[in-house]
Amino acid sequence: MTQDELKQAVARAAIDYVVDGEIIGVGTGSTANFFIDELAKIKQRIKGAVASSEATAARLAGHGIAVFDLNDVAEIAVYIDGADEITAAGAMIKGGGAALTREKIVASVSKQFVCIADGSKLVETMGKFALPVEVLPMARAAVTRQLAALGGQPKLRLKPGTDQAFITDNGGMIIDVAGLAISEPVALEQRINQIVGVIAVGLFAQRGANVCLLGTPDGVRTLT
Ligand code: ABF
Repeated sequence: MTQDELKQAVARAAIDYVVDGEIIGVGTGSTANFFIDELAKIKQRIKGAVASSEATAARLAGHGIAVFDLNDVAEIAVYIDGADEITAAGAMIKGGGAALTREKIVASVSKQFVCIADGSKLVETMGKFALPVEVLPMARAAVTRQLAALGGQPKLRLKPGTDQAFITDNGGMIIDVAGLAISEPVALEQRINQIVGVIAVGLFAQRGANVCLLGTPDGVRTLT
């Protein structure tokens, strides 16, 4: 099976977690895109969705799924999204797609977080994938110094093919921190959250996934 087929399989399996008549939180990335395409097939069963990025909002709307502003929604039954790395305990690195802040906000008001990922994302210790941190542009250099002091190698994310900083949907910049072996994800998340100028860190450990659907050649594995 190709990686895309594994992603498609978990996207299909995630439909079982969709709650009828409710508003669904929807993530960002290629696995989430497969999920949106599956959600479109049962769109009459849901009230609509809250999107974690402009790209996801456009894809949902393109399928005729009502997109709600989070400010108009008090609670979300389930949030479904991918990850860059996930542990068996449900802690994740997210933000490779630069949507980490909105993903974290939508996840924070969702009763259940269902992570959908191909099997390659499951790790014992996170950190091989550089940890994304979204920052206010004026704090870029100050935050970079503090992230370096934590022992990682921070690098400003650039717009592909340019030497310009990548700008997020929120007007922030992303610093990717390589070389961290994240043995205590909750503590590191708290520590980075305290750095002034950080908008959000792509560590989802304090609030991890409740369920992870992992695509493997032997089928979809469910970790809870
Ligand atoms: C989002 O999509 C992100 O938080 C993560 O960076 C990414 C995973 O991408 P993909 O599904 O394309 O592997 O959920």
